[in-house]
Amino acid sequence: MLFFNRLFLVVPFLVFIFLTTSCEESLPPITEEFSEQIRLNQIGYYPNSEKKAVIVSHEKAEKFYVVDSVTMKVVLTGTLSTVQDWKLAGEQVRIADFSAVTEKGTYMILVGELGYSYPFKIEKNVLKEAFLGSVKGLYYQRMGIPLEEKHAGKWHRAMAHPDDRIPFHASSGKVEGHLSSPGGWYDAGDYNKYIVNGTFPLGQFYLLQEQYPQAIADNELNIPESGNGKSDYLDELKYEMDWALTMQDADGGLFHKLTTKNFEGMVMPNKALSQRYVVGKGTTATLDFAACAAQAHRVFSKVDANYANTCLEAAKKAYQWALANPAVEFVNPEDVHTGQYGDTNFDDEWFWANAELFVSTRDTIYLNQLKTDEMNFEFKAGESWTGYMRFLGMFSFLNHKEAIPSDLYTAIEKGILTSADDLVAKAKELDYFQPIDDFHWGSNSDVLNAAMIMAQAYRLNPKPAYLKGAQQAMDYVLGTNAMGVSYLTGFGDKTPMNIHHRQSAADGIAAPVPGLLSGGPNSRLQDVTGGTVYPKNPSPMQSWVDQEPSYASNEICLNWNAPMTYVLGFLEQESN
Ligand code: 9MR
Repeated sequence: MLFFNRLFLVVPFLVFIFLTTSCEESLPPITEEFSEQIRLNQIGYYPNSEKKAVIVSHEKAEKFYVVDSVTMKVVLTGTLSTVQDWKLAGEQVRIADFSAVTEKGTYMILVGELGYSYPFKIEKNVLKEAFLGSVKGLYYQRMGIPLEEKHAGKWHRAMAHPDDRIPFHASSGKVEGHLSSPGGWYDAGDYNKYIVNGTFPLGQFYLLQEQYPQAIADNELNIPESGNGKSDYLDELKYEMDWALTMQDADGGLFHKLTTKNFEGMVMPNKALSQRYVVGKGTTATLDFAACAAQAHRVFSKVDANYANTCLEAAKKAYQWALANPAVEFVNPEDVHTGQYGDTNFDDEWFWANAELFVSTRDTIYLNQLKTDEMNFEFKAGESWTGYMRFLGMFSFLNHKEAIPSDLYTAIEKGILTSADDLVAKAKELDYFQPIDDFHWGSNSDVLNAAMIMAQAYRLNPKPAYLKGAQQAMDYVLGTNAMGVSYLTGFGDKTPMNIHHRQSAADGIAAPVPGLLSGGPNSRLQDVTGGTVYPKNPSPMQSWVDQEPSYASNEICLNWNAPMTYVLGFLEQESN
């Protein structure tokens, strides 16, 4: 069932009437059915952005109309492009370019032979709600407190997972005792917490805060801390950072994760009662934490100097542990089957930690450790939490030109601009104007991580092509894609209803928890044994199903929400 929230769309569809701009009264009436063949950003567009809808080809269609959905006047009549044969999407399409419409309003695209598109807006700050929603999504992932109705609305739920007395698994190196490690966000649709995938997204969230400290003020998110005089964004991020700090052992090393041995059933958090353990200790978790905590020092220094110092001291201590243990790989112990977040290459983590610690301390010890001779600027889909950290280090260097040697700055600037040029060129050629051609688990985050590189390029050199690249990546995620779905739950007309998310599956509420980003098409179809049913031989961009068992295409995850928030926040600041 599609989810329509426009009350005025109630008139039954009777007959297509051929239409011209001079006889507006002959527009076909709006119908309850919208054409899923017309793909566009279901939220909307900034007035001056490039605006393209993709029409899944209909032989006879030649013209399209942009209709003001309030006055029902045609504001633009356009000609569709010739048919394009898109292999990644597995579709034949025509493009409707309606960039010429810049007036504020709510519109629909009408293609006579197909019907109307979903309504969408054109206005300044058009993505503000989605931006705030993507951060509020983190609040819904909080553990250790009840989610009260006044903040969580119908998704309120009981307190669960206090995590105040967690036994050590032998893999942690401890033989007895317990760890108090409360709070933080659930990683994804599961109820565990992982240091690699807690600190990597925090790094992306912090980047936005460093670059646009005014992006979210106090009282914007309706979270428990709203009204305390501090940015709600910082309050929400602190909830996760507080937890991460608890995972540091006395010797500085970081435990890898806090987890059950097996994934829980699809039950509410307070019904998920299996024993949780502190598992593993390793170099990736420790270096990612060191980087993230060093960044936290800068981000929190203006609001809470003590906390900022605690973070920096923890970062230094973690780094020392990593120096003494430079390549301790984490592999799931035999009896633990939850997310591994394993990695055999530590270079990116070293780069990120050295970069953040240097920027925060200006101590050349970290700079001297930096391997700069083979900096890799090539974005690769699928690297995500195994490799994207190096970019986070580079972005922080670019934010602190004053701190770093000019030759290093110049090399990184050049590398990022080249990388962004490459992504812009790819997006020009690739289906749905987005920059990736390989669709892994969490592909939506790859699209957005690539957009983050274009965003940094735009900050270095405000060429319209970089901004457009980031905007079109967002258009893709919000509906201009081969599924015709806006992948952020609750935002758009056709959004995922059956995400792989335990609370959403178990709470008895039809709508999933809002503000969470579905992973997106995954051409590897890695969950068929778990009960997911895909159409026969789906194209890479259509390897997504709105089915709850589909953990490999339709789960949600912190490190997917993070670049979503970053790019939404960036666009809100730079597109208006
Ligand atoms: O995002 C992760 C993806 O890159 C891996 O291929 C996959 C299998 O190991 O795991 C994904 O991460 C999941 C994690 O292991 C557990 N929590 C949910 C994460 C998102 O699906």
